[in-house]
Amino acid sequence: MKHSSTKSLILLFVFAFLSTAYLAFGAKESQPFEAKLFADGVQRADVKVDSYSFEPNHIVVVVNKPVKFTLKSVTKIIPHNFTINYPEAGLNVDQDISPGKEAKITFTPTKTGSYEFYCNKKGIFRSHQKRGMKGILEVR
Ligand SMILES: [Cu+2]
Repeated sequence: MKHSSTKSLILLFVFAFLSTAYLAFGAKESQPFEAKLFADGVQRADVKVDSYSFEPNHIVVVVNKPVKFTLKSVTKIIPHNFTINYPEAGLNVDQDISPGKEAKITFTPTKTGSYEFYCNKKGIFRSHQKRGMKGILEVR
């Protein structure tokens, strides 16, 4: 009897470890983040800008309602940028963000779909976009 409960305890620990590892791994995947629709009809989201990422990097908005993003740089030296370029869908932004500063952008998506945004800065060897500084704007 004692032996079998030790076995169950070990199994429990293994299970707990595996689920923790699974959660930690899963957290790296981009979870769709829905911009909040305020009473004034504007959808807002804060986007953390780092080297070399946007967080969140999958943002969901509703079509035909204005969107305001506050882009908050947390870098010390490296300047970044937020570009989304689909004029046919109302998406036409090219905004630089100085290190440690904030920039606000406003646009109104006019077509549903998934659109890529990215940083248009170039490093010495690779563009920031190639280093993973990109994301998806999902217009529903
Ligand atoms: Cu960048």
